Amino acid sequence: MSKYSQDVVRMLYENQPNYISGQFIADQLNISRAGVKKIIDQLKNDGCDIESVNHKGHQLNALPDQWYSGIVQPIVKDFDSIDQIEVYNSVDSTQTKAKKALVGNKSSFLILSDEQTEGRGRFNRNWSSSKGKGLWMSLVLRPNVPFAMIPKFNLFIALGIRDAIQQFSNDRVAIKWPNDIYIGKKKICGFLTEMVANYDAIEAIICGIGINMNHVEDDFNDEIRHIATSMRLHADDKINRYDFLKILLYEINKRYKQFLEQPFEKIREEYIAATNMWNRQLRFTENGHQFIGEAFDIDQDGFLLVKDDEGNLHRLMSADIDL
Ligand code: BTX
Repeated sequence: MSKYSQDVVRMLYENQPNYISGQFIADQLNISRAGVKKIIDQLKNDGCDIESVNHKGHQLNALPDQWYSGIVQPIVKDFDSIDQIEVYNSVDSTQTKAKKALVGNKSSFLILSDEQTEGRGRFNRNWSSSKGKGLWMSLVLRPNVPFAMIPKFNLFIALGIRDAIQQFSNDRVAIKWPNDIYIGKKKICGFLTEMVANYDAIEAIICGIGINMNHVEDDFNDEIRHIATSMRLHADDKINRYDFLKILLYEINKRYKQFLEQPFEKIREEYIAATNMWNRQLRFTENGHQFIGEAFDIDQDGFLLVKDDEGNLHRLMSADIDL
């Protein structure tokens, strides 16, 4: 899609629900009115619901379920931790794309895609990323911090993601330490943090975030329907993807700054209150070893403290937990 088309979409979006005249768009972009009409016709063909009325202009009623970089750009500009964005219709995985893009490049950036054909979770598990339904993104950040701080990153970011989803949800949104966000017993978001480092410093953190945004039950495949939920299923209406992206980036940016400046101890109580694993027996898998136990605390370094059913104490840095 041309830069002009992206600009026209942005102008229509920012002027909602008002009409905006073809002449105004033409003047702003320094193109002809015929050029504007051509772009508007193309946008309609692509699925944009635009009403065009003589002497009034064009009014945007609805956009198709896809990302438009013209609308995402101004949102991202507000965040000093992100220099650039890349927006795709379909990629194998935004995480893979981000890893390739950071070679020979020192910037911080965000990759968004409408669809992932090979989205992946931890341990190379599959992450289902159906077209137009979710927020599938990878954020590449360049913190100047020692390696030892990296596990702490997940803890801060989890709170940011949780807080953002909560603002759109009628039901309680909770963190399942260390990598998931849940509503009730169902997963609404998974995220993972990978690192690229040379022998003495971190080059980049790549944070992959998958959030089920506008799925209805039937949009989930049989494998995950019983374990997955979406924001739409806990809200009164469809989620406006741009409103949500803006809030998500705001909350992530806030927690990223905290991560750079503060110890986990500062957010420990907030984190514990936002977590959903207390007071019940759970199955833990750590490095291939399974046990049943009860989580009872998170310590000042972000490790989960668990007492197993034989009374042994475990201090976990990461684990798979069956709720
Ligand atoms: P995880 O390994 O904790 O979760 C993967 C598991 O979650 C799967 O085995 C499956 O049971 C379940 N699952 C798969 N898809 C979904 C879904 N859409 N909703 C709920 N449950 C699901 C968590 O991994 C980290 C996931 C990160 C995904 C992002 S998306 C953008 C970026 N690109 C990429 O390839 N991965 C990240």
